[in-house]
Amino acid sequence: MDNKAIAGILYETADLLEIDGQDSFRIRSYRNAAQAIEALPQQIADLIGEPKKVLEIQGIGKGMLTNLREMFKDGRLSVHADLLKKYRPSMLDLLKIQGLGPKTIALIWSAYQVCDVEGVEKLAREGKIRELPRMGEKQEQKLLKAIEDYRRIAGRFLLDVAERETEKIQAHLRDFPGVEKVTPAGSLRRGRETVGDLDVLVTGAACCDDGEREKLIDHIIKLPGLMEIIARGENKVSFRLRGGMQVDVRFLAPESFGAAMQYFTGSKAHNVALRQRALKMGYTLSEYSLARLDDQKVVAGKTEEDIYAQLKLDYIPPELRENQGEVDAAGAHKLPVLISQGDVQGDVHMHTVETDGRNTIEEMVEAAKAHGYKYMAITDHSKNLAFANGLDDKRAVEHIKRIRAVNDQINGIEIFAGIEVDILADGTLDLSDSVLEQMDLVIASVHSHFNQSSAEMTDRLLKAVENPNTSIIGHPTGRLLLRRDAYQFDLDSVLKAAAQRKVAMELNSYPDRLDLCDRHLRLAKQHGVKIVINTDSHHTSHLEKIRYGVLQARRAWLTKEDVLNTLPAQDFAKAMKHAWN
Ligand code: DGT
Ligand code: CA
Ligand code: CA
Ligand code: ZN
Repeated sequence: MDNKAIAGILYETADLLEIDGQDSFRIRSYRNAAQAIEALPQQIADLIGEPKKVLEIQGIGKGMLTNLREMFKDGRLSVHADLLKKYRPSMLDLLKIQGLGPKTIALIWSAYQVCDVEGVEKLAREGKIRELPRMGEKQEQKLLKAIEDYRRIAGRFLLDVAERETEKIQAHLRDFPGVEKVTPAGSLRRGRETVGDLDVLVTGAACCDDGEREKLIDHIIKLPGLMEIIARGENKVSFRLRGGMQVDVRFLAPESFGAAMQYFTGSKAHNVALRQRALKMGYTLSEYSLARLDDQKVVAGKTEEDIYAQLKLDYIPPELRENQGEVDAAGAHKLPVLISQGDVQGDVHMHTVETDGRNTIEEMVEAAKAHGYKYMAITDHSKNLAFANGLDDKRAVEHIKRIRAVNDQINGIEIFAGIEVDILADGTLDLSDSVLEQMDLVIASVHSHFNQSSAEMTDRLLKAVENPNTSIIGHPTGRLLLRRDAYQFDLDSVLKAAAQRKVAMELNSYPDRLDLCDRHLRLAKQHGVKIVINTDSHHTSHLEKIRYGVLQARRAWLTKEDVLNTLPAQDFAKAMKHAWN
């Protein structure tokens, strides 16, 4: 068990104790210990043999040490297990609902003895939640909305989390004798913004022989972090990982690897369209092959390329396989040449220690250079973001001086001096125009008052677009994937204004933002709005997240021409001052 897993169990125990009405001192001791372990730079597993060192950790006392030892010895914590038995594990799902805390859950339990999501939803629909102390009709409606949100996101994972788990599986299998390829398929390969379950395809000699395959499966289920085997068959094993992600691993003979890749990459809607085309042409398409209908002769199956070629289609990149017109376009040789990561010449949204970043200007510059960028921009926060130590006019001017001084010293990369300025509640920007004018580029973002009405928020964004200093609208919808919805506004109007003013929209590549999303990016393109793909890095290690943005851009059918930061530095600088064609 790693620190995160241990802390998770301790947090859950604290919540369950609170539901159970235990004393606050005891509850707090679990929360404090969880926090301490989460923040620990080293693994608690490596320290557990040395009790003295564990007790030196602030927030961990003798009782907690006993708990930790139990967890490492038995893989479980009896307090936690007993509470789960008393209230059933469904209580943990309730705790995941936004705004539903242990206190309210305890109220519901004591009044109705209900402890699962379905039960609570039913109570709310029957108007029984409003009857509880400190609850009313408003709270009841809020709860129903939160349950709806929970249903939508439950069981889905961010792209980077899914990718990390896939890499672990690949590493676990790579050197196993007779394994040739281990490849992700499904929504992960298509680069969808969140992933339901992982689909992993394995091929090689070990997949072709019954005995060898059994040995391979025996090896797979030793994967660290595997919690539960869901199904074990001849050609497939499904399991659940710690954290809840389900994985389907399939074993394939090399001659049908391409057909399986095609099939299991999906999407389902794309597959249906492709199968219809195959039928019209006298073929049948399955996960094993493309074969002639009349005599069953296999005409393709080894590679995906062969399959698309036999169907007289240009190769369709996985990101486009959503049945959004890609099959017809491929038939007419009209697929766009999608943007690729190598086209991106610079990343122009990043923070430093001056506000809430973790690295200095110089460190960010070195990292961007190592990335091969021709240019970059430092864009720290403005003062409205007080908790991030945002810049006021004076500090902003000093900061651009520092950025320009570094630019003068360093060769091989152009460093633009920029700012991520807050769009205030009334649509004005958080710094003086005279300061913003001095910037090479201005990203204007909403970081507060998310709950304005759609009309207010639309006006607010329109006002920001109309400020002559605004180059880019940052993370334009404000959504946080699996956590917070976009704020309400009329995107169409904002895009129209942006096209007119030559203000660009950001595609924020951070895996929990991906904002604008693929659908909105396509809409932006239809409006003639240009895109800038950024990472919003707060650490040098974040720069690599640009690839998640590029994936979304590809899913939106964007080409190099649609994205401003594929331009050479001087042209890009002009574009930031609204001069592009
Ligand atoms: P997810 O897991 O919800 O993020 O989305 P996917 O696309 O990975 O869906 P999943 O895991 O259910 O299935 C993987 C692929 O397998 C899917 O994209 C297409 C293919 N597939 C699954 N079921 C069917 C089906 O009933 N018909 C067809 N044509 N293809 C299917
Ligand atoms: Ca899947
Ligand atoms: Ca699946
Ligand atoms: Zn921001």
